[in-house]
Amino acid sequence: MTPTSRELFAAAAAGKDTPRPPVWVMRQAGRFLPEYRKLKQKYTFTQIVKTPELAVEASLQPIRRFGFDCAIIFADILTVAEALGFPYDFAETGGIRLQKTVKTERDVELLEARAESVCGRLEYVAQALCALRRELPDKAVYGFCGSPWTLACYMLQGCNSAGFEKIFHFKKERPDLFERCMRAIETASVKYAQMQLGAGIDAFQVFDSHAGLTPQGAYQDFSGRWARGVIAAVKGKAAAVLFANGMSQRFAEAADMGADFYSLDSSVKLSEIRQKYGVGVQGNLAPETLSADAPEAVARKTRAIIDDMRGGRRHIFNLGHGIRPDAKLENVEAMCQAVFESK
Ligand code: 1CP
Repeated sequence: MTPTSRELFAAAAAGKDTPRPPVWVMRQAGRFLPEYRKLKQKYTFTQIVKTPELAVEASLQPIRRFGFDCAIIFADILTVAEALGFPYDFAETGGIRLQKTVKTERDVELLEARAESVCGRLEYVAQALCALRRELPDKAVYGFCGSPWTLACYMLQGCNSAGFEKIFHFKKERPDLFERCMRAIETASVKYAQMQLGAGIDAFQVFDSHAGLTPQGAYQDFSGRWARGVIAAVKGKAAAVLFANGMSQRFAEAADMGADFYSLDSSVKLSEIRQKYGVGVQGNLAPETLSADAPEAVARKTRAIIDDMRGGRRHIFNLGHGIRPDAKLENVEAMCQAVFESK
């Protein structure tokens, strides 16, 4: 009998042989989907995130269209910043803007005071996750959060940025406050992860999107030591997945974080990483492929990754980064078909 998506995912997570890898794509609910753009004509992003029925609808859209094996809860890494007292909105120019940033000891005290009770202000996420779980008994459901480092990048800078200079300055000038800030975000993230585990998730992904900004050789000092605590809280209760963006070329620094799966970009061969480090892997088709190539090329590149990982053990098929808003629907379909037919 053909396993359900959820059974397939559980088998991959347990390191068993699977007929094919489970498949989903990072940022699958969002702007590349016409049905999401339609939802956005009626509601703001914040309304969607904070209204469980709408958040569930946004999470379900890519599942309905493509039949992905995994759904991810529709929320944002910055919802935790908001619950910690640092609300965000969307800048006129596009991108994100925080109404308040971490600058002083007083700000860090505010963070510390709110860390333990953060879930009281994130109940809408638990409600949406419980509803999503009920809607999708046969799919794997992912919860997520940002890594403490990545969240702190935004909470200090106050907006998106290429270099997030302020956090580097803060760490250097006020190492004591930096440590307290990171510890408070870790505490909040652990609580948030536990709340999501309570809602019945199958997997939990830590988005360390700005991992690659950490200096060579210093990933652990800047980021890893706090993300590790969040992964440890999930381990054994759901599959723990780490997306340490920009680290594929220096993976040795991030390989012992305790995660069940590491999400890797297209600059590495998955089979080599799996063999060298003995870890589960997620990835690693280049998102650009879905925007620029023809469907036949997408299918060919998809098959090449699966062939390289023959046996399907401890592999979750995904992109190397988030899908781009200009991704072509027929390409996502071609990618899914190639995965589904690979068994
Ligand atoms: O107008 C809109 O529709 C808002 C765009 C959008 C969406 C669809 C934002 C604003 N967030 C999201 C949802 C989201 N964000 C999800 C759930 C949907 C899904 O994945 O299917 C997830 C998992 C995230 C995670 C997220 N938010 C990350 C990590 C992933 C990554 O791409 O590295 C980051 C860095 C953010 C911050 C964020 N959220 C939104 C914006 C504009 C930004 C800033 C990005 C930047 O720094 O440029």
